[in-house]
Amino acid sequence: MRQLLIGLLLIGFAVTAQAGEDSSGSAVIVKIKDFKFHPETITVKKGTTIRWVNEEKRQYHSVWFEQLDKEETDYFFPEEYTEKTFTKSGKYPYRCGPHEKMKGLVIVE
Ligand SMILES: [Cu+2]
Repeated sequence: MRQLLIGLLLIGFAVTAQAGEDSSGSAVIVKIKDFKFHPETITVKKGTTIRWVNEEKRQYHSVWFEQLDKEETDYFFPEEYTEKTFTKSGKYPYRCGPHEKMKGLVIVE
């Protein structure tokens, strides 16, 4: 009986996690692979959330908007992601913290 209860609780959590992912499923995806952002330049509308997904096998990266964040942002590992929502139009260059040559640009219309 107790095991059944725990099982039900686990199912409850799984469903909640999935629902959470669905609600943010409208994010625009930028993939990170082979030490590059794909695409390197992305144009979005105001209010869009961009999700950078690390698709490397082993390598961690970061998404660092130097002009917005004075301190370098956290690294994230394969199968992890980071998100940012853009509420003002403009051009936002970024780079990977540990890999200076990895650069990207977000254009918000
Ligand atoms: Cu990197």
